[in-house]
Amino acid sequence: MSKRFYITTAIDYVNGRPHLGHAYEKVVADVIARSRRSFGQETFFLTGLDEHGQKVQQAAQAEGKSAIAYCDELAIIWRDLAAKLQLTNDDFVRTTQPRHKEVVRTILSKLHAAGHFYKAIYEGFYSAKEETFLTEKDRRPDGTFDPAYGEVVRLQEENYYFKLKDHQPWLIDHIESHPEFISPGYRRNEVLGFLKNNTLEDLCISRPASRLNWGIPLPFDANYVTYVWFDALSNYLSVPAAAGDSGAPEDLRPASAGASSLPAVWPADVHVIGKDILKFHAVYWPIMLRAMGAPLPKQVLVHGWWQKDGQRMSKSTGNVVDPIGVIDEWGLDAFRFYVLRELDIGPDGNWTDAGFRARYSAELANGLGNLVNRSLSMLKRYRNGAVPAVSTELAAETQKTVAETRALLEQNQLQAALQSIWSLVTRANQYVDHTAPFKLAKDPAQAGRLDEVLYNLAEVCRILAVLLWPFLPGTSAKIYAQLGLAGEPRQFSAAAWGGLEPGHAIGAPAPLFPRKDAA
Ligand code: ME8
Repeated sequence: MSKRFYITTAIDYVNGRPHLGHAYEKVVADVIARSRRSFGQETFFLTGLDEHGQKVQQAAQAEGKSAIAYCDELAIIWRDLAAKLQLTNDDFVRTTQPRHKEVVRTILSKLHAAGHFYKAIYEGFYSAKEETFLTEKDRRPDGTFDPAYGEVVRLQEENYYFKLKDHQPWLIDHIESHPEFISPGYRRNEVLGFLKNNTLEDLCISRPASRLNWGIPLPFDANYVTYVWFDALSNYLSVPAAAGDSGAPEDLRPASAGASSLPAVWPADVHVIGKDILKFHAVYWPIMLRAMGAPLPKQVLVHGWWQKDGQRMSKSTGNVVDPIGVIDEWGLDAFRFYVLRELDIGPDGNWTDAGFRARYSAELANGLGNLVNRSLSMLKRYRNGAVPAVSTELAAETQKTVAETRALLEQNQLQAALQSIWSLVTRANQYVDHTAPFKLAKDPAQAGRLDEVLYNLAEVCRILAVLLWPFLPGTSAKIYAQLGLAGEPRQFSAAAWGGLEPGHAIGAPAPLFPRKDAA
């Protein structure tokens, strides 16, 4: 039984509303999930929410609500965003769900029994805002701590620690022998540099319940709750384990789950995350998995951070890009296109409203939209919407783009894949200009040539719909409908030349991206 392709996103903290960065990451994962499905791979795509911990507890307190009531309210907004983005996620995890908490308790009990934890007194600095312990090394040259840590207090506290030092050598070996494990390569080098130049500090995996009670109680000591990152990282495995996944270690699967008859999902193929949480995913998570006897994920795919107009987005400066507002004004596919085309997976990006409008106008309205609209309008006008005999003039160039797009999608190179698809859009628009079907239509002796041109244009539009389905699902479906074809082009194999049958009646052309010049 073959394994399913398993892709995850970071699970977002529910201490506020979603912004551009959250939406971007989910769209990236969705395009990868859709493309794998279009290649015929069974796929499991997981996203969700990180609900425990101090950040969420404090946000709830600030609104005078119980933590769970606060999470339940916000979870609706976050789930709505997933629907608004047309994510094809198969599940949506909330770390407050019993299925997740049960597996986390099992993991903790297993690691505790195997001697991975010890109890010790910590004395030092603590940032409540970042929920992290700080040392002298974290001080800036002037002796203060970065304001991002908020108020830093001195603390003396007894906690449970996870022994990490013994894991350092094998982790370095693993990263060196699996170059694809952390992508892009410069992020891999960053992790290797860190591991080779530092001795890992043991990880504090508990918080005293007297100070923080919004978490999963440790199964072996009710005076403590689980550190939020230990809890959150486990979601990637707890969801399949709770469903009886055959890829998850047997002793983590609840007896009540029974054996799943579906192909395994664990280990994950891709964890899509932002650069700020790389250490958690590339250091702590593999060590946790190794300690619990679970196979490691194949890849941690690290994206950069979005800024707005060259500034960090922040509520206090009021420059946060609200994805929902953009989608309501411009449509979902305009949002998906801009973020995927503007930013490669890796570097930081900069959102500007002018840049967004420029891409909308040049690449969507005047590029793709114009091509489809004039191709189908001419077919309607000159041939009453009936597809002429098959012609192969643009077949070879189109097949080259199809092969290139597939190869790029297989390597998760989404921006480059869009560039490749747009080279075909540009080529087909040039073909209209060079062949001038509007002139051919005036000369009855050119009827055969006009048939050829109209076939090539309609068939390129159809194949573009197939290639675009992972990226711009709504647009892809609209192109199919305007071509008079049923359903959506969900299978990449439909990108073979010659799919449009002679005599087939197309539907009604309509602009895909209305011009917004007046706006
Ligand atoms: O870190 N641009 O949650 P989170 C791009 N709960 N991506 C951004 C971004 C920006 N401006 N701001 C945030 C957490 N992100 C944890 C994750 S996973 C087991 C637990 C990304 O809500 C960020 O890099 O702070 C992360 O991948 C995701 O949004 C969630 O961030």
